[in-house]
Formats: sequence, structure tokens, C-alpha cells
Amino acid sequence: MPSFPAGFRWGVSTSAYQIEGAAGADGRGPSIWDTFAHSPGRIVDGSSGDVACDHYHRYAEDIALMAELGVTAYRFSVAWPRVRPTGSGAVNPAGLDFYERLVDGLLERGIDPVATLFHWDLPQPLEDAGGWLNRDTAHRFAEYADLVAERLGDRVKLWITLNEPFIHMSLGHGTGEHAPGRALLFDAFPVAHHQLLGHGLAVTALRARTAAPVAIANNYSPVRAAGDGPADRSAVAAYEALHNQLFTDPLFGRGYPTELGFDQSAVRDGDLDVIAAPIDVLGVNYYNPTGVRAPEDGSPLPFELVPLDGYPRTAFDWPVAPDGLRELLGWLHGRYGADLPPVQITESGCAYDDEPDADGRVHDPDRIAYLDGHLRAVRAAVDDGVDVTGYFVWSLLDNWEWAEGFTKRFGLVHVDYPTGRRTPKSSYAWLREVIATARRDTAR
Ligand code: GBH
Repeated sequence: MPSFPAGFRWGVSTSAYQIEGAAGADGRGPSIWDTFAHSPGRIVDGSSGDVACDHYHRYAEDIALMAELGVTAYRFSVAWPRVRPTGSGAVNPAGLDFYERLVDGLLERGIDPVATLFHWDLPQPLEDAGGWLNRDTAHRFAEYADLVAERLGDRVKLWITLNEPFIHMSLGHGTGEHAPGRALLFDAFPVAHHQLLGHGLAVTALRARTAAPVAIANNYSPVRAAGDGPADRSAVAAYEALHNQLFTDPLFGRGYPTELGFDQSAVRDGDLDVIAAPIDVLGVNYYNPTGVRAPEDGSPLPFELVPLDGYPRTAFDWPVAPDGLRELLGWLHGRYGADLPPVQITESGCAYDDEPDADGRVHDPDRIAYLDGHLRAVRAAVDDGVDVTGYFVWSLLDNWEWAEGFTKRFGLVHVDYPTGRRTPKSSYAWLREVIATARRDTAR
């Protein structure tokens, strides 16, 4: 492995609903994911996050796993319905107490707490009032950001407002594969705008409570045409605008891309200035490049997604393409230039069918190859001139993978269900050596 810049942040990522369990504990309210997972037919294996990895009760063991791994940062998400169960009413101090125990436990082990405020688990009562289609939700989000920062603003080392607002818009409100299960296609645009407005309002709220840096975590994908005709090229342009630009252009003062023809009546005077509040770090979640071709006649979308040939594939069937990460970092650097703040890779990882062997050991050589390739791609991007200051593996633990339930394992640590027993995989041992070497090199 080539060397990394001094101070490079080595982390692992998780999210609340995917690991915590304890769905009814200590005053937590229901979120849209509780409702969705308990609706028949939504989750492939019929499971929910009611128990998940039981991290809410086992967090000390999970901190110990991180300390042993040698990471310098842990990216977790705060469950809004633990902190303010109805989204707009009384605060639940017991919910904040949990995150305080977690944050203090991390700091004791020298691990930087990196807190994401919204990883898709909206309090159900807010959804009942229209959710992110309702502009008020943006204001409720800023109030919640203020509450969390009031308690933890002196200890969290990096704040992330939203996780992948594109996925929450597209799968949650465009196609209905994720909670809250709305299928509005392009009529989901207000969900994009209100999330970004909430982001901007939250940045301002956080600045009043903390001097720590503030970020957003967007997912990006280089887009490749399946053919080379003009119709394929305009399909690529449309998907790039939707996936890579819609949630990023407005952050850097460029407004919304116009070629998508969204109805922008939700955008009020001054909103774009709120959204363009400066951020300190851009969080980049990267999994794979996307293949696109021109849609069939009569399609409601201006593109069609197609599998890319010629790559190894994960258990999710996603192509393994580390060069796509270097390409995408170069694209961000080129497009946003001096406006682009330092980048941290806030998620990168893969699912494989990892199970213990007869001796109880879990071997995941494909994950080692995946991480090796993607870390080298980051290093190459740094050499290309992109300021990348951290890399977080998705995920510390096997966990509850949304609509896929427990069928996809992304962890460095295997989790046995339902016992919750944790077994570090061979990728964990490999990464421990990589991090130890990198930290030793930069300490000199
Ligand atoms: C993230 O979403 C989430 O933040 C996290 O909660 C989740 O557990 C993790 O990733 C793993 O899924 O090549 O056409 O098959 C990831 C969003 C959307 C990225 C689908 C990869 C592949 C589409 N993903 N995409 S395709």
C-alpha cells in the first residue's frame, strides 16, 4: 500500500437504524423505517431493524472492536426519533444520553466521533404531516440539529447533516423501494429541495453551537454510456445531472441543473443562499460506476440503467471498479475547482456472502481486494491533486441492509443473527495492518 498524507483519517461507518435495534427503548419514537419494515412485502426477508445488531446495548463492545482495529474516526448516525420522538414536540433526554455515552466512549479510546444527523429515519409523525414534501420538515431538522449540537457540540469532531439525500429522494420517494415508499418519480423534486434547505438551515444552526467542521455525505457514481449514439449521450447527461449534480451544484452556489426540467415551484427567494452556506468537508460515498442507455419510447425517465460488463461483481451484483473512484474524485475537482472543500470518503465497501468456516473464522479475500483497490484509487487521486483527507469503510459490522434485510453482509466484522455474536473477518486483520503501517509512517 502506498503512503497516505499526514493526518489522514481512517474510519468506519454505520447508521442508526441499521445497527442499533432497541426500537422501543428509552422513549424512542417510531420512524418511517419502522413503519415501512413492518409493512408486508417491503423487505426481502421480512425482517426489520427492531433488534438489528443490538448496538444500542453492545456499543461498548463495538467501540472496543474499533479501538483494536486502530481507526482514528467512527461515523455513526443519530436517530432523530430517539432525540425528539415526534419530530416536533418534547425532547427525549434519554436518547441524547445514549449518544453521549457513545461519544465519550470513543473519545476515551482516541477515536474521533463523526455524527450524521439524518440517515433516512424520519420520525413517523413528521411523515404523517407530509415528510420531506413539506417545507416545515426542513425547519424541524434544523431544530433537531441544534438540540444534538447543544449536547455534543463540544465533542463531535465532524458533523454530517444528511446522508445520501439522492437515495432518500429517489428510492424513498421516486420509486418507493425505500421508506416512506412513495412512487412519485420526478414529482419527488420537492424532497430534494427541502432536504437541501434543511441541510443549509442545519449548517447555520450548527455554526452557532460548535466550532467543529460541517459536511454533507452525498453518493456519487461515474456514469458510462452503454452505446455511443447521441441518444445514449443525452441519457448519460441526464443521469449525471440527477445523480451527481442535483445535490451538489446548489451547495457550491450553482443553483439546480436545469436540463432535468423539474418543477422548481418549491424553491423560494433566498433558499439557494441558505443551501450554499459554506461547508468544510464534502463527504463522498462511492460504491460503483453506473451504466446508462437511452430509454425505450414512452419511458417516464430520460435514461435507463444497464449493468456494466467486464467487472467482477459483489453479492449485490454491483461492479467492482476502483478506477471509478479516482475518476469521480477528479470529476469533482474539475467541476467545482476552488469551491470544492477537502473531501472525505464517508462510505466505501462491498457485500459478500461471508460465513464462518469449520474453525469459526471468516475469510473474505474479495473484500480485502476491494478495499486495497479503492485505497490505491484514493491515493492516486491525491497524486492527481485532489485534497482527500479521510476514508471510512462501510461498514464496521454486518447489519440490516434496508430493503435487503439481513441478506447482504458489508461488515469488517461478521454478525451472527440472532445471537449478535461478533467475529472479525480476515479483512479486519488486513485493514488493521494497513492502518497501523500508515499511522506509523506519518508519525515519523
Ligand atoms: C449506502 O447507500 C447507504 O448510505 C448505506 O446505508 C447502505 O447500507 C450502503 O450504502 C450499502 O448499500 O449499480 O445499478 O446496481 C448506497 C446507495 C445505491 C449505491 C445503489 C450503489 C448501485 C446501483 N447505493 N448503487 S447499481
